[in-house]
Amino acid sequence: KSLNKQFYPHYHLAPYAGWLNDPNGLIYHDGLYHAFYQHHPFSSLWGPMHWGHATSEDMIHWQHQPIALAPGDEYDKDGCFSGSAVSHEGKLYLFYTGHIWLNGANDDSAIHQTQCVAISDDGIHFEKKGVVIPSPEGFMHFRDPKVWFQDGKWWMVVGARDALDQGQILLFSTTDLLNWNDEYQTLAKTEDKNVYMWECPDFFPLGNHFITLFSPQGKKSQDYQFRNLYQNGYLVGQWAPDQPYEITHQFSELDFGQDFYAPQTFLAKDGRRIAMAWMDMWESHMPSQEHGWSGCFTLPRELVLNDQGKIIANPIEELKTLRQDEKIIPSTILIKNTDILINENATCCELELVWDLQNSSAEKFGFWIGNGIQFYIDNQNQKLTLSRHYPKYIISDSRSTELPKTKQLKIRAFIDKSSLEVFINDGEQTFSCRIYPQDSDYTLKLFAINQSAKLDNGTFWNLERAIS
Ligand code: DQQ
Repeated sequence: KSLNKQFYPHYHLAPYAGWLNDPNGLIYHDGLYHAFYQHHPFSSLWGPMHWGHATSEDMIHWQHQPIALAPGDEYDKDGCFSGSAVSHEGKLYLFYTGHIWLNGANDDSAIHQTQCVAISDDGIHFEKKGVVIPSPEGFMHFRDPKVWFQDGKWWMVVGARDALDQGQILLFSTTDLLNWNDEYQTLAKTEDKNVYMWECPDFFPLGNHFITLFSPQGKKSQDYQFRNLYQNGYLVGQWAPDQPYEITHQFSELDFGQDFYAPQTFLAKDGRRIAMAWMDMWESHMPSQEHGWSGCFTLPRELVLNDQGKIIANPIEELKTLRQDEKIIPSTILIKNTDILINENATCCELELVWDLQNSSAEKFGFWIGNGIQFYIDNQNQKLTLSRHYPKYIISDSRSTELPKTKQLKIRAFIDKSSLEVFINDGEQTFSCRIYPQDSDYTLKLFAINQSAKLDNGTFWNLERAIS
């Protein structure tokens, strides 16, 4: 049976069919990029987790590969949960969490999790080698290993939930990848009593700091911050092997949109630090489930750290190769309550806009996609807002951040059938969310409400389809 592709992306990795959640095992190995993902191949709902697999030469054009890991051994009978990959002496190693529910129960308190490894000679077929780190005493949850090599050792961070329901990250090490030391250090732990788990930790150098990237569960929203069911974000600090992690910058969200979770990073072949995330959120409405698939990755984003300890995230340069049909949008003043048509069918495209903030007094101005999406500068409240309204799919929400205090505001937006990613002022803020235009209305317009807004310049491109 072929998939209904109404919402299927043209340049984002999505499952060939079935369910996808977290990116796993992102790596450049033996001349190819590999992306694995949490996958349920038998339906578009979450179920016993497998690792789906795809490969690419450029992180844009993806080729599906056979499923890499399937649950079924004693230690992973209820799921091969999230993890990471390393390349060593020509072999590809996958570290993942063996998930089982004790006593046949299927609830949080009966979870038993261990860290496991599987190895491949050809990068496609994997042989499971079993548990490398058993569940340590005093933890209810213990999952999502991220492994890297540094200073003569292999290191692994794992997310954990302690007996007091607090999230933390444990750090393990080994010299040979297979025999891990059971003794661990607590690398970082939550100071927020509501946060009961830190999922999908990643730990990596950026600039001259070490970033701890993770997805906390339980954080309460504060005004317009942390509004998703679960969050994503990072700490910045200093670290050296066998030293404590010294945090220099407290938790910040990495993306401000509705659908961004469990990001993982890896190094591109030229050393750029790239991140991809699951572009959905637990308990989101996922209209494509009725079409036999669900979930996709964000675009690969290059991360750098600025002088203020903020991560700057921009779409990888390679994406520019997809640009076609360039249309320059000349400098314009949108007078009050008018709109300007940019494209009637903006299904697979990129838009760049430079607004003159000093000479724009409109209450709100920005762009619309059909009737369902507005991305705008909210002058009155000094915010940037992404709002969605799809009554047919019971989706209606908005997310905001502070409006940067710059003279101009540069917006770069990527639309791909059922997704929108917006990059502000060269990656200082990003918004990612899924979009589901009703009646396939993808009309892209600029608008200004009350008073005028000045656009300094803009460009629109259709993007070539990398995935059909
Ligand atoms: N999803 C996986 C877990 C991880 C969670 C299970 C995050 O390993 O903690 O699918 O979305």
